[in-house]
Amino acid sequence: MLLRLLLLSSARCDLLSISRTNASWRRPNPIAKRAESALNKFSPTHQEVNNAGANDSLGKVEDETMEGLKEMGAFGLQVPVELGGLGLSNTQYARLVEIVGLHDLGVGITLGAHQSIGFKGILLFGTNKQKKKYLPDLASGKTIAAFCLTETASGSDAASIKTTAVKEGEHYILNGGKLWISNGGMAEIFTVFAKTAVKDKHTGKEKDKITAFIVERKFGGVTHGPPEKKMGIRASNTAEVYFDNVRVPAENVLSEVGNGFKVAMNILNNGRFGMAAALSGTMIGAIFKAVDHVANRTQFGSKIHQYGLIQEKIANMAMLQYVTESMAYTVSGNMDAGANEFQIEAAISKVFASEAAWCVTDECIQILGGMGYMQETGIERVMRDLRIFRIFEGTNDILRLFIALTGIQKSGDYFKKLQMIMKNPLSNPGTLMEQVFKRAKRKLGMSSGLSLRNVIHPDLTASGDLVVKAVDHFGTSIEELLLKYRKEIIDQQFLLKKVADAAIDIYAMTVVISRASRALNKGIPSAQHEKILCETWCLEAFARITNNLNALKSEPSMQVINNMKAISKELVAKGGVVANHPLGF
Ligand code: MYA
Repeated sequence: MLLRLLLLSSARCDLLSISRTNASWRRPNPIAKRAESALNKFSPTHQEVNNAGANDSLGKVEDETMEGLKEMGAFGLQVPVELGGLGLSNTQYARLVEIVGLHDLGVGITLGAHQSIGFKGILLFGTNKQKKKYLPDLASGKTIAAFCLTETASGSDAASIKTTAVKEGEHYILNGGKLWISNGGMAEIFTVFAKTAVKDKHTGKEKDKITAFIVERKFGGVTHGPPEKKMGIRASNTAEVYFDNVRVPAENVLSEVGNGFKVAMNILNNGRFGMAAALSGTMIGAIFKAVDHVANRTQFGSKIHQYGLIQEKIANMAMLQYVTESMAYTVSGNMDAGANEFQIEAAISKVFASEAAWCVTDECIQILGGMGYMQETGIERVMRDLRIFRIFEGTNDILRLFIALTGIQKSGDYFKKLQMIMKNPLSNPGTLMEQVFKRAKRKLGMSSGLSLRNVIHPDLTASGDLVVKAVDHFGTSIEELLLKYRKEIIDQQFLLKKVADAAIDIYAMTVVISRASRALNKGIPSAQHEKILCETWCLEAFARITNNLNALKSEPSMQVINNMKAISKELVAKGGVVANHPLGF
């Protein structure tokens, strides 16, 4: 919802509402005490009981840790209390997940595959009967859940799944195979997506549509492959899952027949902020290791934190963690406040967090030098664990397209409205003049009159002005892009990536301004530090946004795009590197 407002970038009140919406993540929550007590139990268990290195070598979470996590309710964080869970809000869940991410991403995925996606469908779409039947055992960890969407020929293109469910009396007969399923080898309960024949209400014709099912292993016909050997998150189980003539009672359909794609997307949207929270924790861990090293390591006669190149790395790491954490809690706060249009922000938080954590961990290893590369330091495992985060739950490439296109689609509605007004100016003269005025002002290089000055702390005025300028520039750029490409914009992936990157940076600026402003208003001890983080981030992000938006129409950037298309085409045609070797053989 928040970013959509930015993407529309059409009115002053939009920006004001951004600030208000952001305020939601700091509202006191009535069940905060429960979260706090869970947090107090959680943190020591992770430090004292969990051994991330041992889990990694074993290829599973140690039994003692699993039992400890079950006892403290970690498998049912958001299941309502009356159904045996902790009943946490999204924000409280994020706080616990941040702790998990700090210690062990393998444990995080075991827990996340179970509740962030495995049974989230039952929480979001389940009937009362389904909830009562399944959630108590899932919350206690007696049964483990898995989310079964991906197939051999269906990864990013989720709608192309081949698994089928054919209605036979009061049952569906499920057949197919699912790939790379987290918890697939140990789950008892599966959320499975399959194609079913659905009659079109209007034409009466049958069409295959996706339906979501709750499938129990004990229905029979459910088997799994061996645990996959992976680069990272080795502690979490990943396996193929096969469904061979599984008889699924019709009452186990989740939501409505034919509504499965929406169910899948909603589950994924709903869980993505958790990844940002977990990875914020991971970054805190890497920063701790890096700072400890630079404060104690002497080279060339000085502690290395005194060198500019180290300072640059530490500062960047701090900013990336600050932005990620701000995004995670802004999204979770908005969800808790009842927003249901948060999919763009959730996607942004996933993309940003997974790239930020990769960068922070990589810099930590660079700072530690040879030591960082050694297994005993424990950071190479984190790097291995992190790589998958840019791939699963929607690759960052697909999510960038999703961010840009969903935003543009909404801008498109705005654009259509503008076109309508243009066609029939008398129908709404006020609005027309407003739009023409805004556009004309932009052409003269003036801003559209938006301002954040009265809603943020005065010390952040410069940052606020930058984000307003960026939003203005973004709005004009989208309009120009739509005028030029119209529906064909969908195929302009080089340009869409730049749009998405600009949108991500604008959102990042917005969340840090909101957070730092609050810190200054409240006079919290780290306020001045947060102000510098925010200022620095905004200065750099503004430069990147300007660069990306200018590149949407600049001649050299078009040439680069065309050249890249040609280079790629030639490599694919040749089946590898095209340029002759410099030695000629
Ligand atoms: S699970 C597997 C993850 N797989 C994916 O994420 C698949 C990625 N693909 C897609 O998301 C879709 O196929 C895309 C659309 C986006 C490419 N929200 O024509 P369309 C609507 C709401 O664009 P397609 C895993 O990795 C759209 O508006 N609606 O569709 C395990 C349109 O609606 P309408 C959406 O081109 C990881 C309709 O759908 C969305 O086919 C384990 C069709 O759209 C959306 N997002 O493809 C992680 N997208 O018809 C463990 C589309 O009304 C968790 N639509 O216009 C770890 C957690 C962290 C730790 C926690 C510790 C506790």
